[in-house]
Amino acid sequence: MKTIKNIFLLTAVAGLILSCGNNNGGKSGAMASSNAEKVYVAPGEHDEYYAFMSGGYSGNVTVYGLPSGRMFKEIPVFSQFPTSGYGYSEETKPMFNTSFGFVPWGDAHHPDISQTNGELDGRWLFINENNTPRIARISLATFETEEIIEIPHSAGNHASSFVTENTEYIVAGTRFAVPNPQRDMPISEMKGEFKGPLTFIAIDDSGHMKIDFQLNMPGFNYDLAHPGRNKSHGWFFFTSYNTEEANTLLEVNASQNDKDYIVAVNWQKLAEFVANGGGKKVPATYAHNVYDEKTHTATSTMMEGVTSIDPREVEGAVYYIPIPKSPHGCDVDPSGEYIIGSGKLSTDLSIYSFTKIQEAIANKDYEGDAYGIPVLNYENTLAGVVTQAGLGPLHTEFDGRGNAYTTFFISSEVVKWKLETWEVVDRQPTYYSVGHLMIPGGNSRTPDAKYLVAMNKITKDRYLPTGPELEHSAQLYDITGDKMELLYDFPTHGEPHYAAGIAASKIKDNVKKYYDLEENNHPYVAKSESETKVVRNGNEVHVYMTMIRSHFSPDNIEGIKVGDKVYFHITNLEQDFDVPHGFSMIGANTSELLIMPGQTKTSIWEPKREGVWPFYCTDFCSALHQEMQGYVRVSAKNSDTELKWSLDDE
Ligand code: RUQ
Ligand code: CUA
Repeated sequence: MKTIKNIFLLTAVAGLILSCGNNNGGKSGAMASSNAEKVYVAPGEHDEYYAFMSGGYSGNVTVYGLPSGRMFKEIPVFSQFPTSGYGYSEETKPMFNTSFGFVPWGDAHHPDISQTNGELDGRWLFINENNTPRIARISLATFETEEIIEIPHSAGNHASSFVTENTEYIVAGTRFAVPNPQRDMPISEMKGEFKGPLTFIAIDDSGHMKIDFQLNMPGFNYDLAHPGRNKSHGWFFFTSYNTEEANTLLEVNASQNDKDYIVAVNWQKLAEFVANGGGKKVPATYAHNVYDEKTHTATSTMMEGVTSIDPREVEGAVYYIPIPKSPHGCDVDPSGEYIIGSGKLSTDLSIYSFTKIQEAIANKDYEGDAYGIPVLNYENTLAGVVTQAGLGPLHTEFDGRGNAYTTFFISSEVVKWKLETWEVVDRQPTYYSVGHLMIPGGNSRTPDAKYLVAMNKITKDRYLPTGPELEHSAQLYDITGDKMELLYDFPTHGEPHYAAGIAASKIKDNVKKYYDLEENNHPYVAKSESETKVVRNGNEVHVYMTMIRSHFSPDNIEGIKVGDKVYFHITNLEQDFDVPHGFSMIGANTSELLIMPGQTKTSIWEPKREGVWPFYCTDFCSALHQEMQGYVRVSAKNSDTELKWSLDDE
């Protein structure tokens, strides 16, 4: 076994060297100019698609336009973001509350857009956090993170988020098997003792997330997932690896078994079971953080208890299906009939038939069981195999025209093949070592398949060098013809594990332009300059401040003392699109705040030294932006300087 593994590694390295040395992705002459036209979006014109890219270890999401590859925005999600003050303002700090305390960073992986009847509806974007298991919901009206829920009992929340076709559920799968409940025990005794809970989070009409139940699976590593759709709606499929339950040197020890498993879960059955009082309430503590658009404030609630289901207690709900060699991706085609599993260490792709899976279940056509969970017969559930398609298959997307596109990490290519005939019809190199790929709507019943974006893990020589660290590269292909055509390269931020693309027309008319000041329910709002004031409460000072082009009110404050805790509650009075103002205070040890029209945000400042200290607006908002500043007089702790505030001496 070890020799086989080494041969595999050698091939991997050889493949990488080969592909990196083979830089002929650029086209020259007439071809290049016609490709340039295809990605050219003239000044002032709009892109056809939004692409929401996971930021991986940046913890955030970036928003791009396709085909231009222009980056429009970084949406802070799991990480503090000084650009806007997210995670620094008092209103947003609760978003990072967890049962482990304040966790202001995360590892974001798989964004997915909400669906109605199997089609992208453009309401919300969900994305998972791998490290401290969480899922976030982002509003696609405000492009702000509105909710984060922690997933208890889970570790390495990778098989997530993935939306069912009416946004009934999203999921969270445990990539690192762990004791459940957590306990102090020898690591070497993990076999049979650790668990791999799969969490089903219900989404209500306003998008709010609630943990409905956890399926307490055997302690394998659950890596990726996709919901059934169309005919397989009601089911969820997960890949698992390390069915060896190895606890050390997994690169060798988790590659021993010839086959690992896909898990097929009938979630409708489980939901019914729970709705009828099934499952067991078990202890759990997890944070649920919700941002309110009207108070502009997040609250964090520590939740207690989840419903846990033993997969063996619900007849007909949970099955394992064998799959060759440590699978990674698990993808479902638009018809819902085909489930594609990619064994990273296999050169073949196994495609399962939903119809055959149902037959095997009906006939109890089992090969055996794993911890009491039936294992369906491999051969009899298989629809077909794409043989020798490439090296290191990872992820597959679909065009809705009967074709599938699979990425191969080691041979560094995207391979196009036909569903049902399983023949490879095209292959194009990627630069280099592609991970995920994305076709807008590729995750739905109706892919919008004009472009394909390959998200590569290695950049090397694709751009001007920027020191040892390079942004990852993405490649845009035109997939409207028989052959894929490489159009364009563009850098991405962090590590875009996955992306979700959607026609711009489904979002852009619903995008919020500013917040209505009249609807601002922030407890410290000042809706006009006449409502501004400064209130002392012991050594706590609350400043109710406003900002409008091009001044703060008040802009002179006296009577602040060393040792005070000064809360600047600042409301942007503007009621117009794209007129944020910033606030920054000398010596403040958080970040500046960028405050949107109609919004209130709070910054805490603890003055350390006597003097007269300036604050200013950080966003060039008008011709007199440089004049948008103010002063705070700070006196000694025991001074009797009178508390007063003014604008233009009034
Ligand atoms: S991963 S390259 Cu989805 Cu995090 Cu596969
Ligand atoms: Cu307000 Cu610059």
